[in-house]
Amino acid sequence: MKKQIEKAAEILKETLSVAVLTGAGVSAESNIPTYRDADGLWNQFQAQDLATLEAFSKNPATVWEWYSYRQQLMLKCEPNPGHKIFVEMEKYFPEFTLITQNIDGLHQRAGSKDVVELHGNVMKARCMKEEEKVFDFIAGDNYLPKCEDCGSLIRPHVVWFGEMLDSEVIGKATSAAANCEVFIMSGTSAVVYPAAGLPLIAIRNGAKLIEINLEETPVSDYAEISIRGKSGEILPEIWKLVKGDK
Ligand code: BJW
Repeated sequence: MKKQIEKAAEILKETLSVAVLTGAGVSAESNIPTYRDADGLWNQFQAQDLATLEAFSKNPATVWEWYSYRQQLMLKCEPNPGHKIFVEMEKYFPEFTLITQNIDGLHQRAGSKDVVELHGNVMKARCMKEEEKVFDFIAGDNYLPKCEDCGSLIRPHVVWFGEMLDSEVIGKATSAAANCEVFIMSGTSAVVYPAAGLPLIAIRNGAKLIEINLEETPVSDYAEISIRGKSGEILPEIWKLVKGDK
């Protein structure tokens, strides 16, 4: 493990252009549940009943109640040392793109200025009728919230299964993956597409992949360095070596 951490730091010291993909594991140390771990959301709740447009169309109040509960949980959480290293990286590398699948906004709360949110943001909502109307929204106990302008139902501004990602957002992420020298992936099971395709795009275009995750993922075999550990512990160790030697 120590050797891998040192090797990751060596690679980063020689690098100008970095893209990062984070997933729920990066926020696990902030006490936000992941999706597919043993205690993850999809082991407690049925995704098809809560995270699809069909579910929302059938029972918007149930879906909003779940999102309201998660908003309240996430509002109580604070960024952890893993989030903070990406703030440092943004200042340090001439070219840096932070791509996240997370909807919790913790990267921004840690201080990251530019975050590509692939799956939206749970603290935002949008009008069902005029989809371009996106706004900050905390549901509280209002489980059938309406658009203040047109009275239509509003929905959480997140990407559910079977929905397309915003084309500008996935375009920016794809371009960063295709053009970086090093792609760092942390805290994601790398099974949800199109996000899971980004490290493969990076590798195909000559980038080195550094993975930090508790468990092996479908892309671990393609990684230059694949470290099994917590992002909030491993990333600071790597970063100490990168900064210490420069
Ligand atoms: C730690 C740690 C610590 C823990 N430190 N590590 C069949 C084949 C291929 C694709 C498809 C298919 N059938 C359907 C699809 C498409 C589908 C998809 O990919 N499904 C797969 C599951 C099979 N994708 C979509 O539907 C996407 N849209 C799309 O493709 O449109 C075109 C299309 C339309 C119709 C049909 C087909 C294509 C949209 C995906 C939207 C995902 N939405 C969610 C919910 C967001 C809202 C909400 O939260 O309520 O996004 S699902 C959930 O998964 C969430 C996450 O962003 C996403 C990824 O999860 P993530 O972050 O990887 O978390 P986990 O829990 O899976 O992993 C955590 C990891 O961290 C683990 O490995 C731990 O070990 C590790 N870890 N603690 C480091 N401290």
